[in-house]
Amino acid sequence: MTRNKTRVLVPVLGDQLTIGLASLAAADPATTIVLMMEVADETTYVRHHKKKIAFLFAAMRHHAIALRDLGWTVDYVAFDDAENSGSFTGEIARAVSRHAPDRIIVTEAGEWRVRAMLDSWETLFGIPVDILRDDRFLASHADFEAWASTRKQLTMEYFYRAMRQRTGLLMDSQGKPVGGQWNYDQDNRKPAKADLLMPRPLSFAPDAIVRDVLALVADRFADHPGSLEPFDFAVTRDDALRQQKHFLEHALPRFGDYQDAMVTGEPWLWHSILSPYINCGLLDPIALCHEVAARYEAGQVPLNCAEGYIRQIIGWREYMRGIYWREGPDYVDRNFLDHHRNLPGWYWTGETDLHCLADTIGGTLRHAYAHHIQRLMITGNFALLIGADPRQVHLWYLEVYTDAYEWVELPNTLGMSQFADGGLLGSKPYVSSGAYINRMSDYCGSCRYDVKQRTGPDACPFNSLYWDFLARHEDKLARNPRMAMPYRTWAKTDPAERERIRDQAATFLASLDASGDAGY
Ligand code: FAD
Ligand code: DLZ
Ligand code: SF4
Repeated sequence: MTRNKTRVLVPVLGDQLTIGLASLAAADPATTIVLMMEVADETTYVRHHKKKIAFLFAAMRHHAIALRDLGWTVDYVAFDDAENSGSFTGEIARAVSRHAPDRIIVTEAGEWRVRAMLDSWETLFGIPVDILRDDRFLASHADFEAWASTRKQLTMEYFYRAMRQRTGLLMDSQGKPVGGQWNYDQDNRKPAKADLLMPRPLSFAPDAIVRDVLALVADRFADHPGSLEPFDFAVTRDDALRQQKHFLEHALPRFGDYQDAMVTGEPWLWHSILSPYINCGLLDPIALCHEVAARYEAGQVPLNCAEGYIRQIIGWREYMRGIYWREGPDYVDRNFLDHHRNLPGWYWTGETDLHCLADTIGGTLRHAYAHHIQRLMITGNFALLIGADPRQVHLWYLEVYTDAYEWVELPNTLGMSQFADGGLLGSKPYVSSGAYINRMSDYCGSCRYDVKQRTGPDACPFNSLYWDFLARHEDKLARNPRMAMPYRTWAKTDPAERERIRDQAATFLASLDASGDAGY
């Protein structure tokens, strides 16, 4: 039998849940089979939080329905399908024999591991494979390279300005930033108090698809971290758009002011809680930024909030992706500070008497979410101060957050948070003593430790660990101009007090090691 039409296979991966995905835009529904696959390898290459797997499977199943409603033929391989091979490549092989496509069209993968798979398909299956640029991002790999190759320092702020100019977001008719400044971060450092009027993200009741997935995950991933219930994520584009609208109306007007605040038992504050939806493709980040700018222009949102939010997306998010692909697959091996301590096992239980860590990790295990400053200045800060192995820290972050995909998680963790790349994307390590945590949160008031003390049985561990970190890494950090002030303070500290501080830190670190409580 002869066929006169080219038959196309379009695999749609779990973070490609976008109706207008490049590979779909390039294909004709009449001659295309869309392949979606729930595969064991993707669920276990790290032990993802149960909620993350449930979210993605439910969102994938709903997306398959949405595509079918639009006229696409979708071949959906469910996790428990008897013949499921458990890997992307295994499923492409089976789909090739089921559908005999003449060509595969796929949107580029989000990480090196999966990119290597896509690159192997043409040879393995003997048919052309078109790998298309992921146009859900503003900057292509070539765009980022063109920007980065002309710079000595890859400062995010300058990349962000280029993206503002390119998109016209918050730019005036003269091509200048609206309000005369590029960045209003100086207005964004306010602590917050528990407040009954705080916005809460919307809660979406599980439908039949979600209930099926929850039963599957409870049964098959019982040994993965985190709680599965309550499960109230949006799992469709319409519901994700409802959460987006809810954020724009209720939280964005104070987003900037309280961006760095932390409050016990309040995991959300004025954050958008949109990253799971943006990163899997249900929401369009650039359209979202245009909505934010429109609300500023309509006088509904102050400039510092609109600018701060847009910067996170067209600045930080795009920049992190650029760094990830530019630095290559070996980026994950960097360990500038030569850190090798195991991450404590209580990162998976939250059972610690350091209250700030217990609250952040507890929230993480319950919700598969923590906001940025908790990730950076609580769990990240502590891991860096104790000298935890950056690869272990990276794996933990990749496991526990619903929004975690390597392209965005790795540069944030290894680079920004752990300084393991030696300052490629952060001009100094994000370390602090308890004083910063006390200023930006209400944690210390209900902690068994005293944030004002550096030594003694009740002293906050962050204090001695902070100074010990500086002392341990003097050869690598003391010449950094942004570290000059703390090193001057350390140099002026009475030598006997310095010794007491370092003994205090050594005792704390020894107790961590002696507990034998390692997560990996
Ligand atoms: P909001 O505070 O409402 O911010 C708005 C949006 O801006 C986010 O949804 C996100 O898309 C974007 N954004 C903000 N900061 C960053 C950033 N530093 N890098 C990239 N995008 C940013 N973000 C992830 O999406 N996935 C990760 O795996 C991830 N891992 C992180 C690990 C560490 C150690 C740190 C310090 C940060 C990490 N981040 C990660 C960045 C940030 O913490 C999350 O994007 C944010 O907490 C998501 O919650 P939100 O949607 O409420 O964000
Ligand atoms: C994260 C994840 C998980 C847990 N499971 C799947 C899956 O079963 N099928 C799938 O297509 N994608 C999954 N993903 C997301 C992929 O890991 C993600 O698409 C790749 O990281 C992209 O490079
Ligand atoms: Fe965290 Fe120290 Fe404050 Fe306790 S006292 S909450 S350990 S910073």
